[in-house]
Amino acid sequence: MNPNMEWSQLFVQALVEAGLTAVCISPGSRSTPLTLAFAAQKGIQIYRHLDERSAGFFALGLAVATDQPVALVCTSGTAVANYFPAIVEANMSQVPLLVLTGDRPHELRHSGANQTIDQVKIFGDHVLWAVDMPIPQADAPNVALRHVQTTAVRAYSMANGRRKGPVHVNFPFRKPLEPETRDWQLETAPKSSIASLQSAVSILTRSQQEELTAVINRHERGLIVCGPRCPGGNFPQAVAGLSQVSGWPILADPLSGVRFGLHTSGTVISGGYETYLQSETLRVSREPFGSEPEVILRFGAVPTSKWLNAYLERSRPAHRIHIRDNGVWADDSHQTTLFVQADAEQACYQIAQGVYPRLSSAWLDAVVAVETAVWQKLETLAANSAELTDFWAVWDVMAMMPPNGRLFVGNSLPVRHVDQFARPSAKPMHVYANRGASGIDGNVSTALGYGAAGSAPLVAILGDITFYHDMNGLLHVTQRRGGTEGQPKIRNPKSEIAPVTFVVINNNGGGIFRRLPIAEFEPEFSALFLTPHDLDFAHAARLYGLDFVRVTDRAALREALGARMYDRRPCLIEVMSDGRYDNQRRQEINKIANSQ
Ligand SMILES: Cc1ncc(C[n+]2csc(CCOP(=O)(O)OP(=O)(O)O)c2C)c(N)n1
Repeated sequence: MNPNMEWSQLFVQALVEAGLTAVCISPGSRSTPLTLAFAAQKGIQIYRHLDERSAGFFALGLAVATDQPVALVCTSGTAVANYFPAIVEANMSQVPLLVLTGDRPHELRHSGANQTIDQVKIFGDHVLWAVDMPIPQADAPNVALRHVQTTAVRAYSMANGRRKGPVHVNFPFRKPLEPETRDWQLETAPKSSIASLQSAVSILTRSQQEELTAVINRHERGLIVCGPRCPGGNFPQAVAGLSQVSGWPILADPLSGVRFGLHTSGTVISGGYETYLQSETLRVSREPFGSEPEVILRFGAVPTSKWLNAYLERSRPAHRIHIRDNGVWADDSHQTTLFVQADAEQACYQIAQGVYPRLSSAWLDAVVAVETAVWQKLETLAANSAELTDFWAVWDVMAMMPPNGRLFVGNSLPVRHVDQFARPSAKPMHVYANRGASGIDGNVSTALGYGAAGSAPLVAILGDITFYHDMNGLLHVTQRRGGTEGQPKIRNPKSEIAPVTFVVINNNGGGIFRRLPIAEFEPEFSALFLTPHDLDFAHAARLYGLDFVRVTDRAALREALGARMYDRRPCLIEVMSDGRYDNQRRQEINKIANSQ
């Protein structure tokens, strides 16, 4: 048997034994053995992606939504380099990816051979582990075959360990790349020698538990800050329970998994801080809650909100505690006094056990008063504004999101608007954005990967330039609708196809730059920062088979959302907006919302 095929099959089978269920494959010759090995595996969902850059981000979105590693397969050369942006994001957001790249054999490296680049450790420190495999050989000793299998299991476990992230395995293959016959599969590939590598959940020691409980019992004025990428599972309930018993309110980032859901009932969860902490318009006094917090207890990554981060930085609490299972530092002001690497959900339960219940306090009342007042003002303003601005578009999308729906939010203004205008609510929603490296690339594909994890409706809100960056990714929408049906190896059961709605806020350029001092520097500002493109996105919708609706007022937007969000025909809703006006109007609204 062709050793390339044999080794690839051993590797892929070991990955499947380890738990892998999905792979995104891009076409190319040098990766043929890997591609065929995946195609022969039962129980693997194959996603076909023509563009490796989109493939990388699609895999990232799918891995986030399933909280499981997703594999990528591509050929040698610049195909590999196209994974780079998604790998950077996956590393910074701790998303498990298995990057499997075909390569030329060693004798062709550094020789001028075609499509041969240096792929060894090409992703540098952006991957958790990089392995350059040996060249498959016939009649290899058993230890070499076991190495193939254990490398697969170790790669999977490394990507999916306590600190999740991308792992790169590079596969040099010497020709012939194809099997001799169609009937090439190993009859019974030997099982891998180790089934899995496991790491145990780390819980607080008794003394850590007592110390943290004592901090809560000693201090009335605590804040629990949940940043992006808090753990899933029961963490929202666990942290809500800790908040309720301690009387410490939660400031919840929209990407934390804590701002929306049933656990918000009966819990003080603040999401209005991006409005009430605006320093230019600050209400009451310098201290929004009357006095300073004595303790800041953090979970997850650095919050999205600039104003929240500024407030946390200028506060002078006695303790700044951060609990994070993956141990990844997330404090760019370098003020953390205690970083605990422990399972966050378990830590909440453990700490709560010894807390003396504090059911009411002046501190809690102050936070509730500020939070309530700001949302009352915003809700009145929203109810009385017919005009379609970028932030009211976000407001309407949030209001109309289906329960348990998935919302992908593009970087730039959309994520900031979701942060500012999405009120905490009991409606469960899954919200994600690429905030690790905050690129505006790959957002279409990340959204589609995020939506591919289930059948719940997917809504993606993106700026026009963000959308433009990854229009290639839209091909997946067409393909999942049956473009691949004639090909039995690509399994995309129709029942799992989620309704997809893209909401593109088209202000003809990068509206976010209007917030910067550079906005005063014309003509450079418009030409080189705002970058208006005058694209008509109806053509993109047509090219990739999406329905298209262009809206210019809020009533039309709401009507389009209501009609499309549950529809299995994918749709692009283009929201026409005037970036200059929207920016001014938001500043006025900040003033009104902060007025007494
Ligand atoms: C890959 C990448 N290139 C450039 C940037 C810098 N950048 C941040 S926001 C932005 C403009 C985004 O415009 P758009 O998507 O239309 O959103 P808007 O600012 O209008 O909300 C740019 C170019 C980036 N974050 N990522």
